[in-house]
Amino acid sequence: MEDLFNKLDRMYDDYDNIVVAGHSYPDLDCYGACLAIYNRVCALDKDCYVYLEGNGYSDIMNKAISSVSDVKYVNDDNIGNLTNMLLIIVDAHQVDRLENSRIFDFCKDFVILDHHIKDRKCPKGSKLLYINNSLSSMVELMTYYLDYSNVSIDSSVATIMLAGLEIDTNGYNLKTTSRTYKAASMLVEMGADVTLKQELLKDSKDDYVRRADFIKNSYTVNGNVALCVLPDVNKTETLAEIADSLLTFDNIEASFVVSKINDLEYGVSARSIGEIDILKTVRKLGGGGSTTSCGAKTNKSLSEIKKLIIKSIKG
Ligand SMILES: [Mn+2]
Repeated sequence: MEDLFNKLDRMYDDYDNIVVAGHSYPDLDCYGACLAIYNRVCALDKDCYVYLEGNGYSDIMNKAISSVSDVKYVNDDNIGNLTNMLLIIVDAHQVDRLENSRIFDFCKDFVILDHHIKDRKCPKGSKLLYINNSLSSMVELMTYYLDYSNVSIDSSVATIMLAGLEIDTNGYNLKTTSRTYKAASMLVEMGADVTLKQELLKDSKDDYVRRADFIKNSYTVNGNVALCVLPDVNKTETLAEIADSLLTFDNIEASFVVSKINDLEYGVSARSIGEIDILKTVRKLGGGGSTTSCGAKTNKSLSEIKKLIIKSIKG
């Protein structure tokens, strides 16, 4: 890991601008990792920006964004003004997972740091590629990076990172190792506020009730896989939240949530605590992700999707 941190640190000097970007529908792991790199690069007196389009985000993300100050952002409107730019992609590695795939047109070089299983769609030609799917989260890696480089961060940033760690591990249940707990402990030492973290993760009551209703209408396949089909059109983010929630129930080892996400497509979000191979199923629908968390967008019909999932579960 130190080797990676060293390589990163040596790289910044060759560029005038560093831009950190995550995936579309950013979550706190992605945003927390962006902020960690942002703080590291700023500590070296280099110009750094976090790429955010800023619209259509979850309430949690909006709360997180407004809790941090003094961060320079770029978006599609002004990224073209940045010259000699190094782009650092975090928490994703496929071009179509990014908020804006056009950002590649503006960078001189790019780096990829991710913790999802490597996909064929990983762009070639990166200056540095680090994909380690045994990591719980990006935030875990970035906590060690901040510690290694001795950079102090604002309490709000540490809080977001701690919340990101908690989300990606689904409350320290997935991919959690002693290093994950150590990262959590380090974040508290760096100033993370546990009460504010709870506040940040708190749902609005309406969302909770709506979600509980969806969960009530889910059913179990093979005794250990929950399948939930949502009515109407929903944001992919909602699907992911419900898939996460389903995994917290007794005996449930994997979950699939299916919903229309626009007029033309269905979205599928899947989670597994590890034994059940959800990725195989999701790939059949043209999607990708990790063995514990993945998803797909497809224009297959609902009955086709359900049939495919059930068949795949029953093996
Ligand atoms: Mn992540």
